[in-house]
Amino acid sequence: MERYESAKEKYRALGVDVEGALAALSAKALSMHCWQGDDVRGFEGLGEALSGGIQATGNYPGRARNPEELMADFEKALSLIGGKKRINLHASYAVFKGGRVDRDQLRGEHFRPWVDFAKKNALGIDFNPTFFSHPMVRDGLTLSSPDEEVRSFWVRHGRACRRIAAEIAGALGSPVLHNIWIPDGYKDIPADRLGPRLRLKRSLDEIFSEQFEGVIDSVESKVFGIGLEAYTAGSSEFYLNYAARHPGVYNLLDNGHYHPTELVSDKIPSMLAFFDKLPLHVTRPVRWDSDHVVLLDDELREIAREIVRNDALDRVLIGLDFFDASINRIAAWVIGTRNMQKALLYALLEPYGRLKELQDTNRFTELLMLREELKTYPFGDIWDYWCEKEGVPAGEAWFQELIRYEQEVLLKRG
Ligand code: RNT
Ligand code: ZN
Repeated sequence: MERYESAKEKYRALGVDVEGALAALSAKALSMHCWQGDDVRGFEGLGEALSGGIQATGNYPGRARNPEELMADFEKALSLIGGKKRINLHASYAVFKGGRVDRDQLRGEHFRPWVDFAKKNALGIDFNPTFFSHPMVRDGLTLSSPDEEVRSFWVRHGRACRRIAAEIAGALGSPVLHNIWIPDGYKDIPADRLGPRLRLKRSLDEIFSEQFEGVIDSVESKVFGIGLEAYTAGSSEFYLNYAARHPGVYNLLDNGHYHPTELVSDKIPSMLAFFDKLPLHVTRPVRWDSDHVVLLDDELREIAREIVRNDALDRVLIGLDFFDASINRIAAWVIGTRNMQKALLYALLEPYGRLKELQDTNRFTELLMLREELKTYPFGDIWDYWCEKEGVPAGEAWFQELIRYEQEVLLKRG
């Protein structure tokens, strides 16, 4: 408390409203991806390996093997993270009480247990159709496939998922982000680059042809996937144009999906200039789209700054997207999500009025000086205080709790 008061005084001297910053952080919901808990396997029991050019590597013990285990692990993570949370689901996490149905036949009832889970834990829900790890992904293609049987199967899947998203939104009384990412691409140089994109465009038009209450639609591009290095149908330009021409469809930015010197932080204000909403997948690419756990690094801080200083906390939908199977999976959730919150708080504690004024009056020396001095302000004391206020452990104290859970629960799983 003493440390907090003294830290608060320092920020106040700069003109920063610390109480306001804490309240803003508490109010911002982060969407935590369910797929960190089980290495993106889901519950369909198809016996398919993870496909689509994405990979979860490692074999740390304790992976959640069924809905009960995944829910228990997710709750453990929730108990160690302050603020508001959402759960981001994939269609492959359907819970089949009666018989299993294929992905083009999925219905709201298959996600009823998740709705109950969300209600119990005061979570919002986001939803993703699953266009990978399935026998109907033929030669790496789904919505852009020239094979009409394949293409139409995946269109039906997309349509079913938007209907499910609408049902979930109705049941929760709050909007659901429905995000489409497909792996479609070619390992080697294609003979036709336009055809697959025209078929993808047609498929999206078919999927989006119905209007639903409470569904926020988005499309997610990428550069390449493993085994699909030469060509990606759903490229950045493709989806950006699609979203720009289809009001109500947003372009999701995943910061693992661009060339290594491109920065999503710099894309955020450009998107905000044209779209009222901007969904994000926050991840950490190490040399490729490796989906490592998010760190409190320079780019994460810059992403948070672009959200905060443009007054866009309500417009940017922040989702996490990483899957590391080489470490304790619950710790991965806790570390990555808390880091996103730290970055937001760090950004909320910067005196933007002053920094902007320095830029606009060309006082770049002072701007550089102040930015650098800010780096050693007592941010940690404010963060610890926020955690205590939220009723979650500050500092590394949460780890002991997790180790206990690992001993008592995770290591007992086969
Ligand atoms: C893959 C995309 C996509 C997935 C999840 C599982 O490169 O980032 O968002 O990670 O849908
Ligand atoms: Zn993503």
